[in-house]
Amino acid sequence: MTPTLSHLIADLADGRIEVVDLTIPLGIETQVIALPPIFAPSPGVSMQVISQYDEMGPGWYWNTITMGEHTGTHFDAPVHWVTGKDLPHNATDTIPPGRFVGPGCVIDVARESATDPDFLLTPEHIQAWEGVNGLIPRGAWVLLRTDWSTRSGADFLNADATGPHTPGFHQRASEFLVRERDILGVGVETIGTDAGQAGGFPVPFPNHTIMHGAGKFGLASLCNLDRLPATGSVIIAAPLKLVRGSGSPLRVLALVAR
Ligand code: 23J
Ligand code: MN
Repeated sequence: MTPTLSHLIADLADGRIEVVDLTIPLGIETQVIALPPIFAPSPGVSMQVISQYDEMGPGWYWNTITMGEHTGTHFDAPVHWVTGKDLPHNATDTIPPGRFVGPGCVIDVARESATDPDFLLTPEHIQAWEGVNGLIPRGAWVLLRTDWSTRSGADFLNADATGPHTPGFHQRASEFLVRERDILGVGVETIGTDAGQAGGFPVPFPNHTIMHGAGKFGLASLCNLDRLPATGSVIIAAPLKLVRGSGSPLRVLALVAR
């Protein structure tokens, strides 16, 4: 084994590196995105027992699961959006696996999001973060900490008569990240990588439109971003190898030095 991997194993075993779970529980209670009723809805999660140590299978327990690809903590592949539909290696089964691992950059806007649920990150916010933490490195996962994952029930989607109110990226921030930096993608604590009101923006769903059009990925419904340093973590986010998949639920892990 190389010294690097030997050190990794030893540091994991001795607790110098902690594995932080950035994944919310996936079950029938998991909330799904609420699109305008003119569009087909996400079906939510259902599970059915195939057998449970009974006459259907005396020695084993297993379930059937049904859900949309974009459910709970999940990965968005470029093919998810029309802007990414013709890119090479744009689906869950064709993205090179090296692109599932990269350094985490955590931009903390929890305070701003608490006072303004429609808060949008701008390039100016990103550059202020870089002034403190250094440039977003090549191959980074850019993670937006909003503490939205601490909300439960109706407060998570936070919808009223004008639709959902959840924070996200200004169109200019998504453009800045794809043009001026070389990232893997962005991750958020909210139900999708666009702000709640983004369906009505000048470019509808600008983050999906711009990220996926540039071959970048998304991670939605993350949690525990408050347990990550601004820089220095390693994020592992590998979706299921669904053939022509537009995304999938997944387990997102962060390696963090303690
Ligand atoms: C479909 C349509 C609009 C959106 C989404 C899905 C997501 O957020 C998603 O899960 O990718 S905004
Ligand atoms: Mn999605």
